[in-house]
Amino acid sequence: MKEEMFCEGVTRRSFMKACVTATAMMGLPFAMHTQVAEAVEKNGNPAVIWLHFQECTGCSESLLRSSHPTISTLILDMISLDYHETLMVGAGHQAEQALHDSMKANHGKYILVVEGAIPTKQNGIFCKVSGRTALESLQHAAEGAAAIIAIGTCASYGGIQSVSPNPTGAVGVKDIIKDKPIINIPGCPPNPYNFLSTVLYYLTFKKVPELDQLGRPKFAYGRRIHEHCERRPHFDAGRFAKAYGDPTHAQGYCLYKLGCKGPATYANCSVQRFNDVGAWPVSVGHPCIGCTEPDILFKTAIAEKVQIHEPTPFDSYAPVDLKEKGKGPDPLTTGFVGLAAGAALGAGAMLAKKLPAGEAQEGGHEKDK
Ligand code: FSX
Ligand code: SF4
Ligand code: F3S
Repeated sequence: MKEEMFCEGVTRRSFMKACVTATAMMGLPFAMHTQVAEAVEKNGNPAVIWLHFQECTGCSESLLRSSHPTISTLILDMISLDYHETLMVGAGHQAEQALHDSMKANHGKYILVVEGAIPTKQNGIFCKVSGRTALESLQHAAEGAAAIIAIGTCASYGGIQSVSPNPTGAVGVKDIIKDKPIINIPGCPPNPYNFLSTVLYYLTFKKVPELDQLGRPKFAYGRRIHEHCERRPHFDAGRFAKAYGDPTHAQGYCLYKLGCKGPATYANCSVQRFNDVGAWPVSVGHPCIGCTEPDILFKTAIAEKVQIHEPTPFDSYAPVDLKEKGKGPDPLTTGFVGLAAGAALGAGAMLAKKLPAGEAQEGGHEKDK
């Protein structure tokens, strides 16, 4: 039987599946996925102007090169992408014309998506498109926008370009535009589902989602990676990978001592994962480098350990077998000083109490061995 299509390249079934996933991601009741789907069909195709400034285009790449075409096809079908320098067919004057026509025709209604940081030193001469600086283009395009989505860490906070000594004075959108709703979707690159869900939320409720103090949608950035990480039982049992490629690493032990920033990073990577293949940095053996956090990414060394200021209980996985070796997290190495007895420590503290005294530690419980 021929499947009903939502649009070219996306079956109705895939469309509904994406709506269910996005509805769950937004923390909405399951039944609301039909409202989300209806909103797309009714309010879909908002004009979108997508500007590129200082960046690597990884944000667009991650969206377009998902292993399964549904997400990119859906996003591109849900919006009317009137201007996107790396995707549009037109070039030169033709592209400029498309930009100005759309800004004029959709004044006050279009969504402006910004990818990349904005250089501000020397009047922003470090990034120019069509004779205009990024600063001028942003200010001009922001004026008629209904809302702005800063996609990626560069547009959200300045990203790699803004690392000291920040030769170009790179900043994020929020540092320049003060009179428009701005949604930050950080990540280097961000998860395409976070962008999709934000657009769906906007289409469904005609307002921006609830944001945290850094301007990120709470539904996607409200919890720490550490709370849902599949390696968390090893953290709680005090089993830490000691070196890349050694048995402790190969057995999936916690990457905290290799510099994992998961305990201080707010994002949904450990739940949402990437590219429909269920992978995310920690699952493939690399510590999280805190790419959604302005004070961590490129500001702390990859191997540097983060301090754990507000320990949160483990949320997703059952504790490990108590007969296995491990004593619970070491208060000194994990920065839990003074908090080890608190209920907030959760399973780790409970496990530590129950484990036999003096048991040897495989994964590096002794201080930084
Ligand atoms: Fe920045 Fe996006 Fe990192 Fe790259 O464009 S967030 S450098 S993945 O691509 O802006
Ligand atoms: Fe996972 Fe990193 Fe937390 Fe270890 S420190 S449990 S690897 S998020
Ligand atoms: Fe970034 Fe860490 Fe997720 S590095 S992609 S926030 S696991």
